[in-house]
Amino acid sequence: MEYNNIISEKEGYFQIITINRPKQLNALNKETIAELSDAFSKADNDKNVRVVIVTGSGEKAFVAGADIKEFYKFSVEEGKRLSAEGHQKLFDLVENLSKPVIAAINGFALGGGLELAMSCHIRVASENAKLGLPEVSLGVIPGYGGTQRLAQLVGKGKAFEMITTAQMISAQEAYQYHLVNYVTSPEELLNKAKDIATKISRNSPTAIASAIRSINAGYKAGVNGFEVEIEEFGKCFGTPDFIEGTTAFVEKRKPEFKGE
Ligand code: DAK
Repeated sequence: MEYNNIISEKEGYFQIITINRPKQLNALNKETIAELSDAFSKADNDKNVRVVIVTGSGEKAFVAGADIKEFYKFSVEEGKRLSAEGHQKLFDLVENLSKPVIAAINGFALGGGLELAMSCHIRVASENAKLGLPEVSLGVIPGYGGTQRLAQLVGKGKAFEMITTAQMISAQEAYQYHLVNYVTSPEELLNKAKDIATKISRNSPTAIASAIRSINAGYKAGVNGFEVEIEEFGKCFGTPDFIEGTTAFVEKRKPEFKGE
């Protein structure tokens, strides 16, 4: 697939995906969502990718939301269909990717932009970032998982406040509410994301994929996270990565995981 709205580059074990519509503050239109879906799927299937970093181009925005100029004409049916499609093609895909995804939030992360960041496993924000779910100010509600994931991350009370007031919060406030893991200067943002990615990439990709499935299981209705953990834990014992990790410990050397 040819990309017109994103840039997807490989850097060692990292896939760095940059949403590249700076003049529209990287707003997510249908085409951008389709391209992101394609890039994340490719990264998921590429054995040489161990961590994905997603960020926005320019200095102002990570993503300033879904593209209002595109969605303002949608009917009830289109809204419902596109919401379900978006969940499945992008937001759930990112959350359930077999490798960690880090959002490097370099400015506004609003509406669908914050929803994308919340689908990621880890979030780092630059100190100029502003985060919020302003949908009710437009007469809609968050439609890409925001009502669920925000409450999971910051708790129900703060989620009610952020969603119903439609106000943005600063990066520092987001850190205080556990919405982002770190706050950095704008210059340090990508380096911080890469530092985390480097630590991740030294570990077993198969065990990390199991950990992602287990953690996510606890947030899925009707799924018992503890049972999934037991299952995934057991599976680890049958992997070459497990043999490598434990043998390296006994032999007092660093493991070299192959992700098998
Ligand atoms: N969509 C389209 N264009 C956008 C945009 C957006 N979300 N945000 C900014 N832009 C465009 C502006 O229109 C402007 O374009 P021109 O007028 O120059 O052509 C350009 O980006 C620069 O923006 P500003 O001139 O406004 O820049 P400022 O620094 O003055 O203000 C701002 C920055 C972020 C405060 C402001 O741009 C703003 O309030 N933007 C809108 C924020 C927002 O409300 N975002 C949408 C949240 S609602 C759906 C599922 C989910 C959703 C929708 C549908 N379906 C399944 C159907 C989710 C909805 C949302 O995300």
